[in-house]
Amino acid sequence: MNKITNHLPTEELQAIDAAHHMHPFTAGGQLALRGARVITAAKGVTLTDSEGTEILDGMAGLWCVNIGYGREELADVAARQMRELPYYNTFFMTTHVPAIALSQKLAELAPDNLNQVFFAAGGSEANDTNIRLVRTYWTEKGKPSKQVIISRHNAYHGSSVGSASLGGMSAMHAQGGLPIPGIEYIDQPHWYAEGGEMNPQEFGLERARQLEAKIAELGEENVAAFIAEPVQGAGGVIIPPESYWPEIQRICDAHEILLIADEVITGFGRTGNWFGSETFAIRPDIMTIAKGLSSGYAPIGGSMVSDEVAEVMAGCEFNHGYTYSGHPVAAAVALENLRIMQEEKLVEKVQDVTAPYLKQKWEALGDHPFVGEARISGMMASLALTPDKGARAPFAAPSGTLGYMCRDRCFANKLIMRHVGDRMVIAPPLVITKSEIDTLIERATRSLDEAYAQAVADGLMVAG
Ligand code: PXG
Repeated sequence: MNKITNHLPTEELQAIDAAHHMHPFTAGGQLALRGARVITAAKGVTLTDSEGTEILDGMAGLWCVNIGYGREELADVAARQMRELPYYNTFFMTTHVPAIALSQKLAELAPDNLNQVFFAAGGSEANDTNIRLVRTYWTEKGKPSKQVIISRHNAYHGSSVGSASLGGMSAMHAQGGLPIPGIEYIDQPHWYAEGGEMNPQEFGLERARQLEAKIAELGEENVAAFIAEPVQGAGGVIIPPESYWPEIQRICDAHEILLIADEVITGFGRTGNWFGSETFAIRPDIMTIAKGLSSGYAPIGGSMVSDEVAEVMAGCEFNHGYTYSGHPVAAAVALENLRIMQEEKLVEKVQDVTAPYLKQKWEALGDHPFVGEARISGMMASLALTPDKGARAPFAAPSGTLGYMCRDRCFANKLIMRHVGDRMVIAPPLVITKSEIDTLIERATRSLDEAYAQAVADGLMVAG
C-alpha cells in the first residue's frame, strides 16, 4: 500500500478520501463528485491546500485555533509529554501532573466560583457529562424530581445523542430518534429573524421570559437546568439583545435552576474576555469548555462547576467518566496554550486592539446592498444577507442558497467564511493582525460584491 503523503496528486488523495472517509455533516455522494479540498499545512492564520493555494482562515478551523497555527511550543510540549507519560487515566483514585496543573490553571482563569473541572475529550462529551451531572446534583440534594433541562431552538451543544438532544437543531433531531426525553426548548433571542415589530430590548425580555413561562408550565420542582451559549455560534453568530442575559440570570436565580453556559466557542478570548460569561455578566453554575482550551491542537474539553455544585457532587460517587478524561498529552498541550495566551496577553490584545479594529470594518459591511445586518462580539461576527435591506426580509429562494453562493465566492477569493443559512459568519484566530484583518475585509467585500452581482443576474434578489 502506498504511504499517504502530501505529495500525491490532489485527485488521488480525493479519490482515496471519497472511497474510505465518511465526513461529518456532509453528503458523501456530493463530496465524491466534487472532491474534498485537501489541507496540507498551516501557519498563523493561513492554510495551504494540496494545490499550494494559501487561504486566510476566517473560521480558526472550526472556531477553535485561537492561538493560530504552527506554534512550535505546543508541538514540543506534546512530544515531551508523550515521552514522559503518554497516557494514564484519572479513574480509581489516580491522577497525573498535567491534569493537576491544568485544573489549577482553569480555576484561576474561570469566573470566581468555578473552581473544579470534569474533563472530557471535547464539547459534546462535556455536555453529555452536564446532563448526568445536573440530574445527579439535584438527586443528591434531595430534590430528585428536578430532572428536566431547558434549552433553545437553534442551539448547538454537540453531536452525540445527549448533546444533540440538548441542542435545538431540527435537522439533527430528525435523524436517529432524537431528542432523548426530559429536554424542553424555548425560542432563541434572534431579533433580526424573529423580532417582528418589537425593538431589540423588548424582544430580548420577551424571549428571556419564555424561560419563566416554561418553568411555570413544567413546575419548578421538575426543572434541573437551563443551558445556552452566551452567543450562539453554529446557529449563525446570534448575539442576544442586551436585555436578554440579565433577565435569564434573574429567572434562574429566582427559580433555583442551574445555569449552564456553553462556552465551547465563546470561551478563551473569543468575545474579548476570557469567557463570554464575563462579556454578558452571566454567573453560570456550570460552564462547558473545549475548542480554544487547546486551540484545537489536542482534543480536550470539560465541565467547570461552581463550588456549590462541586460540594454536593463530592458527597456521591459519580458513575461517569471517559478513557480520555484529563488525557495527559491533551492537558499538557492545553496548559501550554493557556500559558502562551497569558504571556502574549492575547485576550487583552483582542479586547483593546484587534476586536475594535475588526468591529469598525465589519460594521461598515452593513452598508453593502446585499447585507441586512452586521453583528460582532469580540472576534466572532455575522452578516445577514437580504434581498431587501430595510425590511429584514429573507429570500424567496430556499434558505442557504445565497449564503452558499457567497461562501463559494469566498473560497475562490482565498477566504474561509462560513454560511449558516443565509448568514455569513467569521471567527478568525485571535492572533490575527490588523493587516490580516484588512485582507480579510478586502476578500469578504470582493466576495459579497461578486455574489451580489450573481444574485441580481440570476433574479434571486426577491423577498420570500
Ligand atoms: N457546544 C458548542 C457551543 C459548540 O459550538 C459543541 C458544544 C460540541 O463540541 P465538540 O468538541 O464535541 O464538537 C460545539 C461544537 C459548525 C460547528 O458547523 C460547530 C461546532 C462543531 C461542529 C460544527 O459551526 N461546535
